[in-house]
Amino acid sequence: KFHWFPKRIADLDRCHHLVTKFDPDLDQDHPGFTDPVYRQRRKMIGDIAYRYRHGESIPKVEYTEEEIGTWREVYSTLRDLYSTHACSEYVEAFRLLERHCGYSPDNIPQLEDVSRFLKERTGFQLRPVAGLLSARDFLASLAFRVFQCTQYIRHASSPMHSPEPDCVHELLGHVPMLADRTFAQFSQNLGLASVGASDEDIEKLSTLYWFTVEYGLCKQNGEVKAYGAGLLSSYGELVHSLSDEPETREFEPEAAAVQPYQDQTYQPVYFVSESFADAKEKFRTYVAGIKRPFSVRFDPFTSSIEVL
Ligand code: H2B
Ligand code: FE
Repeated sequence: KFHWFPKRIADLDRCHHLVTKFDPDLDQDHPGFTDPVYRQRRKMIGDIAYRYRHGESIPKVEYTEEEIGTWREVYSTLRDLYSTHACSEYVEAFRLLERHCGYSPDNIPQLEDVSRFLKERTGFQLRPVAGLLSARDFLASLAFRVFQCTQYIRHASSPMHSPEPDCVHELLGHVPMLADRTFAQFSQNLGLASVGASDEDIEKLSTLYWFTVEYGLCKQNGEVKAYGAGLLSSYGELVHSLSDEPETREFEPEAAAVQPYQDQTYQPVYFVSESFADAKEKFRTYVAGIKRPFSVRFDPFTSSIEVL
């Protein structure tokens, strides 16, 4: 009657359905489309994810000089903006990642090291994924405090932009926020709301994810700061989002869940939360209105979902 969903954390081995929208083998606008060497390399790193099973440690990738060069360019450009543009939770976590996790302009951090760091901070862990995952599979993994993370890096010709998620986006955008307890709980709640949901509700939760986890802004000490990963991993959009150009609206889940969005250029509209705690509270009310013929509870002792 409703969609299959993972009940145990190891079931995430079956949540690997990719969306080919921005795949460099198929998308003519992908900067790597005409570069067979890049496509080969991306496939090789993607194969790590296909072979990966829950519980294994994530194999390390030895990145090439060219790949590290791409990382360095984005890293050093963005780093200067964080103190003024990123929320305090991000800045704090970023400092810890530099101290303990190999974050530096000259090193692409290894997913295994980052995963271990997050697990200690908030119980989140990473698992490798080969590309853009279906919204249903992606959200389901959040229910288990698992973040599916790409390991390949964008094409060297376009260091400031990638049409698909890559490790720059994951490591600079998502990871620091997942080190915050309230944000981690919010992410898991989004995941738990998604399991077994109808296609329409998955679409709404995806859109909510888009306007919060990817492009969210929040107020801190009377100023607006960024917490969305799509902003914190894009120099251009991070500047744009806090300028006078875009429209900003107070975060309301009902409105954000149906707001049309686009993945080709900067967002024309952003939603601003009072705080994460406030976003989490409003989201709770929103979720209560989603109809499912059952309810779920996460059992942290067994990392499994109980269906009630
Ligand atoms: N897949 C991957 N690999 N990374 C993401 O950040 C991601 C995804 N985001 N699939 C999802 C979709 C998001 O856009 C929502 C849930 O639709
Ligand atoms: Fe993302």
